[in-house]
Parts: sequence; C-alpha cells; structure tokens
Amino acid sequence: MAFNLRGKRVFVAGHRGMVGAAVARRLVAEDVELLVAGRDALDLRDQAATRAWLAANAPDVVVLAAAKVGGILANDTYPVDFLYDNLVIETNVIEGAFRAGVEKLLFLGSSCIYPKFAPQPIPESALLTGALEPTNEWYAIAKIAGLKLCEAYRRQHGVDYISAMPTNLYGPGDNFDPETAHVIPALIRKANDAKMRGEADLAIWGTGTPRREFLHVDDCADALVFLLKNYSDTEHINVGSGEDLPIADLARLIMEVVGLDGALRFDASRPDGTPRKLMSGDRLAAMGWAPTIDLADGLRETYRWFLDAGDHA
Ligand code: GFB
Repeated sequence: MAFNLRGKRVFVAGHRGMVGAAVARRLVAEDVELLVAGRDALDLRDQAATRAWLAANAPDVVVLAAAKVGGILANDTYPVDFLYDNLVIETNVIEGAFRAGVEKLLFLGSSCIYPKFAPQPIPESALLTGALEPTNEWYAIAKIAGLKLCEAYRRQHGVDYISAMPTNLYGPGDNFDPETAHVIPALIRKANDAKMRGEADLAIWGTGTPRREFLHVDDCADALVFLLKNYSDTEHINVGSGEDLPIADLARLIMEVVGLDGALRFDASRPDGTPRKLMSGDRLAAMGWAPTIDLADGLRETYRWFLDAGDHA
C-alpha cells in the first residue's frame, strides 16, 4: 500500500549536507510541508534538544540524512567522529521521532555496511556475512546499528521505519576538500588545481584498480522519495546505478571533463579500500525505479557547480 505524502510535515535532518539538500530540493515537487533545522538551531548530537525539537515541531515523516561523512582517508583518520557522532545522531533522531509519534522514518546508510569481500553485485542479504573493510568499519558499524535500530522499532513497536543503502554518491553540494572528500570531488578539485597551475598530469591515491559504483545525488533523492511512498518493509534496500568502473577510468573521465590531457600518477602510499562494491539494485528496479543521470553528464554538471560555487565548494 502506497504511503501518501500529501500534506505531510516532512523533517529532513541534515538538509545542509549533499544528500539532505537534494532531498529537500526533490520534495519541492511534492505537496509537503518541509521542516529543517540548521546545526546552529539544533545539534542532533544533543539528545534533550533533539527530543524537544521533534516534540515541538511534530513531523509526520523524517528523512534521516544527517551524518558525519567523508572519504577513505577521513574515515580512517577520525574513527571517533565517524563512530560516535553517527551513533549518537541516529539514536537521538530515531528515538526522538518515535516519542514524537512520527509515522514514517527513512534512515540512510551506505554500501560500506557490506563485507569487504561480498559477492558482486551485492544483495541486501549479504549484510553481516563477513568482515568489514578496515578503512571504514567505524562508519559502517554506526550505519549497521542505525538500520538495526529501525528494524528493532519496527519489530517491537510496529512503526513504519525503513532503511535505504545508497552507493557512493556525488553531485552539487559535495565536500571538495582534497584530504577529506570522496574520490569524485577530490579529483575534480585536484584536476582543476592542476589545470590552473598549467600542469597536465593528475595524481590519484592508490593503484586505480578498485572499482566503484556512483550515483548522482539527485537520482538518489528521487529514489528516496519513491521509497517513502512505496516501500514499507523490515529489510534495508539498496539504491545504486547498477554500473561500476575502475578508479583509473573515473580519473581519466574527470580529466576529460576538466580539460587535462596528461597522464595519471599513482600514489601507492594511499589506501585502495574495498576492491569492489557494486550493489544489486534488483529489488528497487523490480518496484519500478531507475536512475536517469549518466555518469559523464553528472560529472560535467558537478564540475560546473564547483566552478560556480567558488570558495563555497
Ligand atoms: O571515495 P572514496 O574516498 O571512498 O575512495 P570509498 C574511493 C576510491 O578512490 C579508493 C580512490 O580506492 C581511493 O583510493 N582515490 C583515488 C581517491 N584518488 C583519490 C582521492 O584523491 N581522494 C579519495 N578520497 N579517493 C568510502 C567510505 O569508501 O565510501 C565511506 O570510506 C563511505 O565510509 C563512502 O561508505 C561511500 O568508496 O573507498
């Protein structure tokens, strides 16, 4: 049975992040009342404040897109931030939402919840079947706890709390800091800096052989709204593009988009991470959802956004 979003008060937690902002943009096309709270107004790591805010604002629906996120090096360097902040944010929001009588809650995880050597493409059932990739186990454990908390509320209290696991996302509003960013924004920035310096080569981390699946954040937001309306089940559900490519190929594509015509240089002192994490999107596809933004187009648009955003990127 479809969930009717019409006239609902929808709280997007984390609306200033890349995903939360995309969900907020996508919700404009729905007949909903959007609720947001910036970090200055509400620190989601503060349990009392989060409970009070949710009780006072009484959302019908919560999209939990607030999280401490970062690329492979940030995950490895700041384990406390990635484990503690994420555990606290998700427990505060999910528990506070339950107390406030929220009807539907959508929790966001990540493809890194799956074992390092999961079968490819990764089905949802691969969860907890093997050891995690060490560079992101802190974040992964926090996200597994979050999806299990939704499952627990569902089982014990019968509420409609669901979890979606997006693949590696990119797009406008991303973090472009070369040290803490994910690979796409990091390489866009590095390629653009190289171009500005009059250089032709691009230095990338690791061997370039790991494969990654990428989804534009606007496609992800569309899938999340689709799931809010059409999904109500205990098991988390994958959200991906269904295609992956080696990091070296991605880097060459980014060089083309930015306008660099030199060679790739590999920094083997930096981590590769998981060799491959292509998710199976079969369940979401069977429900009738498909992505629309091709990787090359998405990269061109993201590069334009980066140039327009200047110092804000
Ligand atoms: O995007 P990324 O940081 O995250 O790295 P993960 C993906 C791949 O790109 C790795 C390579 O193999 C990196 O070694 N890479 C090459 C680079 N050059 C660069 C660069 O300049 N910067 C970065 N960042 N990578 C994250 C997890 O894993 O994925 C998070 O740590 C989360 O927990 C996220 O799940 C979606 O895909 O390796």
